Amino acid sequence: MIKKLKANAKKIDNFLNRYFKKQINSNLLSPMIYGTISGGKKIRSTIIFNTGKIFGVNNIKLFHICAAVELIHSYSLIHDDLPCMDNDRLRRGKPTTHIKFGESTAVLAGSSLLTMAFEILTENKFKVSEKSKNDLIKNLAACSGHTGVAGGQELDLRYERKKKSFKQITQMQRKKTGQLFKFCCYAPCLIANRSISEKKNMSKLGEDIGLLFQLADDFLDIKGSKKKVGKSLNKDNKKGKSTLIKLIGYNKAILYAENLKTNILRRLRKYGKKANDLTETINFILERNI
Ligand code: GRG
Repeated sequence: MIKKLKANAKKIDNFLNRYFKKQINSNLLSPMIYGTISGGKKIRSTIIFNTGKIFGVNNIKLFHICAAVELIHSYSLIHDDLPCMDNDRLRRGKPTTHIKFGESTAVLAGSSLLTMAFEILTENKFKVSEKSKNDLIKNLAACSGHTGVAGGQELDLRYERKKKSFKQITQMQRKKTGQLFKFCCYAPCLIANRSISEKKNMSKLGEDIGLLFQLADDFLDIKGSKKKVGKSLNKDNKKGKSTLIKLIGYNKAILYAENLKTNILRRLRKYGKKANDLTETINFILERNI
């Protein structure tokens, strides 16, 4: 699985590199590239390819979607690491963007990655209908903004050192992390012109995968290796983050995650062999040590 992830990451990094090279130069370009390329699992792109396989969509048609998602994800990490948010110095085994380039530059580089994500979806080389492009842009905006990742991040910060319920914690994580995964499973289904109900099912599945991914991230914060994960650990405890581990304990949280994974895999069975790659990625999410 690691080999497959690395191969996909390389493909997306190359695609993004070419896109960055086409840009008019600016002082923000280096920090933007630093925060996006060379490092990071690019697992969201792998999920986009895996879902594309289920619906018979060629990878070539999916590159722009992967790039847009990775740009937004990288932007969210740059801003997440800022002193006004989680105040982290290490990311992907390197100094965080604000440590390397300064805080104001990191804010502006992050914001520029966000706008670039939408710009990339408007490229003529992205060969899908105008209607599909509009739909993708609208959905990606909803998944990223105040109803999605940004909204979830606000709740994450607001919930620090507070006692929150199971529902509040999982709803916050479904926004902060789940919404971008939701888009990853929705987008290939949209391009394949599937029915409204199938698009809804894939969106729900993607959001569940995102929650599973966030739970695994919380487990790694406790039991992971700093060298392998590439970021500081035991942060949730230090910052008083509201996590399921804090609420119900590590073992019960693992049990919940295992059940969630089983439920996700059960819903994939109807796709038969076409879903083998996505199944492998989902198994990896919970077993991973990176
Ligand atoms: C509007 C997109 C947007 C962002 C602004 C700062 C912020 C609001 C949101 C932060 C969201 C966030 C950091 C969620 C955590 C998700 C998560 C588990 C990230 C780690 O992802 P990996 O492991 O990272 O895929 P790599 O380094 O492999 O890319």
